[in-house]
Amino acid sequence: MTKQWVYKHKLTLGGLLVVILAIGLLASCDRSDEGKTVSVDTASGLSADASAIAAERGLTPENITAALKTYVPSGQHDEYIMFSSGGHSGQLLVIGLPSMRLLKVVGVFTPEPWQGWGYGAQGTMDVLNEGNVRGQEVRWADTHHPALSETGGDYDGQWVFLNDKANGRVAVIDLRDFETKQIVKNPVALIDHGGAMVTPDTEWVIEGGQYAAPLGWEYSSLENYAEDYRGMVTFWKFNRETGRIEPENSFALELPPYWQDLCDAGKLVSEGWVFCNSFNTEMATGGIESGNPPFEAGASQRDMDYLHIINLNKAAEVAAAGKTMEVNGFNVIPLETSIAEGLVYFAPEPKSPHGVDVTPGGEYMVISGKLDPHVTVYSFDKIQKAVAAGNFETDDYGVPVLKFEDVLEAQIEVGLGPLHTQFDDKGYAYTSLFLDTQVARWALGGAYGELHEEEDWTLVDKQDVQYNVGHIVAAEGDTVSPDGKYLVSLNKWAVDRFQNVGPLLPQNFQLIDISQPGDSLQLLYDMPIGVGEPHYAQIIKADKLAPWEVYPEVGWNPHTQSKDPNGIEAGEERIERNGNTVEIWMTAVRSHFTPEHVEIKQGDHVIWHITNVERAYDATHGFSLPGYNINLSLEPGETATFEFDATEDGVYSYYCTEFCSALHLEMTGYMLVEPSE
Ligand code: CUK
Ligand code: CUA
Repeated sequence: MTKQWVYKHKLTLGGLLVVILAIGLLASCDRSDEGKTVSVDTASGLSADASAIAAERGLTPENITAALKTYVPSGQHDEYIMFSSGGHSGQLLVIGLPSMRLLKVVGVFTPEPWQGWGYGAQGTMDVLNEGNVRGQEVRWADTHHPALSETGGDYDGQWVFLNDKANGRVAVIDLRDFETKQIVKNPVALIDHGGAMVTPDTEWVIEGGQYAAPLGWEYSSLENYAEDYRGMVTFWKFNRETGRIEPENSFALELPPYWQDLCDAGKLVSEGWVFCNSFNTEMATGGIESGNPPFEAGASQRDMDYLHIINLNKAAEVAAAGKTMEVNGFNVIPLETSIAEGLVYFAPEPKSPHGVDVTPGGEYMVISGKLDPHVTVYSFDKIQKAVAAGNFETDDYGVPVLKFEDVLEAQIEVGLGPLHTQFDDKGYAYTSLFLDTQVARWALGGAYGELHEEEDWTLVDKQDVQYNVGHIVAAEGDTVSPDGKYLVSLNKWAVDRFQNVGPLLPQNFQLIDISQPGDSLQLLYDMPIGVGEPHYAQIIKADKLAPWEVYPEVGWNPHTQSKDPNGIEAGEERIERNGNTVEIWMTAVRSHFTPEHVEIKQGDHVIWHITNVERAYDATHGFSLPGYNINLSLEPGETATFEFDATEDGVYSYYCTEFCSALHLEMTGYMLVEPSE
């Protein structure tokens, strides 16, 4: 029977591998392995047990090779870590590759109870409140693009940045403890999209806009669209010493009211420049209900939109020289200044483009027009020459438009609905095809042509994905030295891939082996994502990450990343009353809180500090105070503070919410609130 299922399938690479394995094992049929006798099936190369399992489960040779490539035995770690946007969840997903195991859901824009993110702990409340929008407590986000920090164009494993499209915000996550440290709200635009991306040394975090509005989203009628509405791209200055974005040293560029889409930073030869797509250069304003063309038609009439080519280094000088206006207290370089100083150029790009991706060496910019079956490749060298030659026309706003033929390097027909492009170590590029629901592998030219055998700028292979891929992400795929090996297809639809869980389906992440050249792409694994719709992800080599096992000192404040003045050692616990204010210094250790009784009066203001004095790896305690909406996660060494007004009297059991020890249920205490009457 096993013979049959091997030879029934055509001898693909996967099948070949199994056969090679068989030859290797044939030499030692019934060989003794650690004292046990293993009988080997001569046809499949699998042990008789494994053959029986494969046969019973109906696994093909391709299935078996895929399983062998993705299985990570218990206790062993993944080779790569993928940081994915959590979509509407407002969180960041951390996933191991090749196992596709979910390791963590980091609380970012949205409260996350297990991590005590947004349930009383002061630092977490402060960060979430930074993301308030004109006083509104916005507690969800539409996260699209995570960006790992880079040094010299390579991921350095220190920070991740994440944007919120819905409310134009960017978050900073520190990879020493995988916690969010900052949220900045864009003062110029309510919405963003082309963020977060970083420059090769993480000096700047890029946040491009999307749906145009008057700067600062002030009111103006749509009749005044061309005059009053504007696009923007913001450059947030990041301080590596403090690990914070510095709004006062950041600035935005005022742009025409086209809808700016994704951006990418130049690198190596193009370092210091930034490239952003746009669509709706038609400046359609919709209004189907009034007989106007609907947005999707109005915004797709022209054959060409504009690639935005931005001289970031020069823009930073202009901003530093104070040639800016203020919008909601934020520095903005006016469009006319950008034109006069030569900060912004356009190049025509077909047709309603979405992704722009810079090749590893920075030589080429790859653009995908959603309504064009080609990818279009621009040469940075040609762009520089066209700028120097001054051979351009201008758009309606006076921005120089370079000639398409002057800057074009190549166009490759890849298929329908191309969106995003990634790169590997073999001179290939990969483009997602939403409508074809495929991933295309194509051969780069120029210096990359030496890396592969195919003709430059040609399509090499296509892999079906299930279904409707948005972004794709390759291992270290946005860096100056991509690793190849793995690519993940972030599919929008799952349809029949998983058990039906009702009309709202998970998304589908599919792992693809891209390690071999030519037409060898192999789909390995499907991972359902049931927490919002992720858009983009980045994949870093796991050994570049060096997070703390426990906080460096007992009494550590994760928000300041330093010792907290209210962090205490065991023996220093106390309760102090000062008028109506009661302040508590508590410790947590297996398996008790000290003190175990907290007696206060209705109407008291309570300030409560808890320090987890543990130094053991993974000895986390939780702290829940029911009735007052408090839940903390106290990782080893951490000190957290929360405050509340004891408006309600009664008896409250506080307890540890993390199963920390055999006597975890006994890790509890009473807060007694005596009625004020
Ligand atoms: S994305 Cu944001 S619409 Cu293609 Cu980068 Cu999904
Ligand atoms: Cu501490 Cu459970």
